[in-house]
Amino acid sequence: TPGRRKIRLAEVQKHGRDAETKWVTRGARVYDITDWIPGHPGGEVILRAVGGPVDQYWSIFTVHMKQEVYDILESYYIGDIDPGDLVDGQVPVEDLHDPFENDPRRDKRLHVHTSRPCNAETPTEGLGAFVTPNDIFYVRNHMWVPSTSESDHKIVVELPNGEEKEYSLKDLKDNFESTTVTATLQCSGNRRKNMTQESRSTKGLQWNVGGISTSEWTGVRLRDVLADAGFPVDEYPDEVRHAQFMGAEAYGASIPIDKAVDRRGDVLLAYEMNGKPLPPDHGYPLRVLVPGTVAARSVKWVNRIVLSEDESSSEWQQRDYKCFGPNVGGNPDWGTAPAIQEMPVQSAITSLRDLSPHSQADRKYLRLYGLEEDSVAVEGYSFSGGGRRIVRVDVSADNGRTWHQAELLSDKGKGAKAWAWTRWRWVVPRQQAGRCFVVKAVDEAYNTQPNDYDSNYNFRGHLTSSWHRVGYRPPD
Ligand code: MTE
Ligand code: MO
Repeated sequence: TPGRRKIRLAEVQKHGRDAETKWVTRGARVYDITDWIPGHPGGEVILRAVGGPVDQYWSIFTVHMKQEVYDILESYYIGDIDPGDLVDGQVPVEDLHDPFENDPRRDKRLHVHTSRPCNAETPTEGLGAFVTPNDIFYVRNHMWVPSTSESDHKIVVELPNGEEKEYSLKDLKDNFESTTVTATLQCSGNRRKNMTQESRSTKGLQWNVGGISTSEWTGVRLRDVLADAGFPVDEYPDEVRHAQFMGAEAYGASIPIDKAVDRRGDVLLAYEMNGKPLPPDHGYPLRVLVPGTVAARSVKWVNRIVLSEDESSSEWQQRDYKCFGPNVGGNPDWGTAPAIQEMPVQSAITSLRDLSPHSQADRKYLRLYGLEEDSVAVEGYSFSGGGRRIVRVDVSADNGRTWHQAELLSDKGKGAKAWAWTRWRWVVPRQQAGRCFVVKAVDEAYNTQPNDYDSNYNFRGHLTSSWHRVGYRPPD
């Protein structure tokens, strides 16, 4: 009978990615999954786990934690780990390969939600600057930081007819014109915590207002590279509809082909952020930058581009980044909603500060606004998708009873459209300040934000963009 066989850990380790037959363990059980690998919906990433325990990967890829998946694995059962190789019934820690071994050290000022994988918000000081310093740009990693290097990195372009063309980073830098674009990246989960607090529970990382940052990105135009690879960027057939991007650690996403080749779309294969090589967390040595589109499509550590009739088949294109009606929860029919691409108009308060005419620095600031009394300075960002400019920011110091227009700062970003956030500020005499400040913005299409969080409630808490309210307490 199959099973019951006692298998030493050392033998499992011989069945790794280069072995003819590939094994994994889960708990103390051993499986030969060689025949399953080609059918794995997550693709090649499964090779990370072979030759060792799959448990640590499943705690990252939690989609596996269900009976259907357990049943598939059981059908490949070949035996049990020799009890002599177990500690407390588990594979000992020193025999585990740490998938995060290549993750960098991170700036202490980031507000960390999870560290393995790293998900961390930009702190207030970064949200106040037009261009976010690289080390406090928010980090959203679904997995580990893959080991990559500038000299070895290659990117393959696969054309609709299956033909492939490969470029090294040097090829890109030497043979294409470089361009710099100032663009804001915003995670679709930015402000999810606000929705959870003001409406109902949502599933996902509970970001406050710091799942957003802005950078000057330098790289080559995707359009130019696709043209060089032989794709007719101005006259392509209707059946080519998407540009898919793959990341070195197995993340993937796609954008509509029209955006990918748009002369004024500014989609880049970027290798620099603010004049420095991309930091490891942000895609070193190469990432896609899709300005005006949800950041989930700006694939980091990109090593493959596929032009296709279909969207990316990845989890993150097909299931994760979609919105449903307020009645839908749990396990929706994912195919019925489109993948998020452009984002709606957004704004948030990032700082509320008391100003006193007794302080010299404050006095200067107050004078700019023609004020001489105790006041409150309010600052924040506003941003819209698709390169739509912010035309107005409305602020209230009394929970929306009366409104005023904030001053829009005149930062100049680079690029064909308004790809970067607009900072704004307002100063109000303290006498007029109630207990709740509110902001909402308007973009050039006259889109604005919904008042309450029930208006766009969705169980994943994506695209939270309701009026941002922050409580205020005057100093005693
Ligand atoms: N690309 C890869 N390869 N892996 C990832 O986990 N996360 C995506 C996107 N690109 C991701 C990725 C998501 S959801 C976001 S919000 C942005 O990267 C975050 O980019 P940042 O970490 O540079 O801020
Ligand atoms: Mo994201």
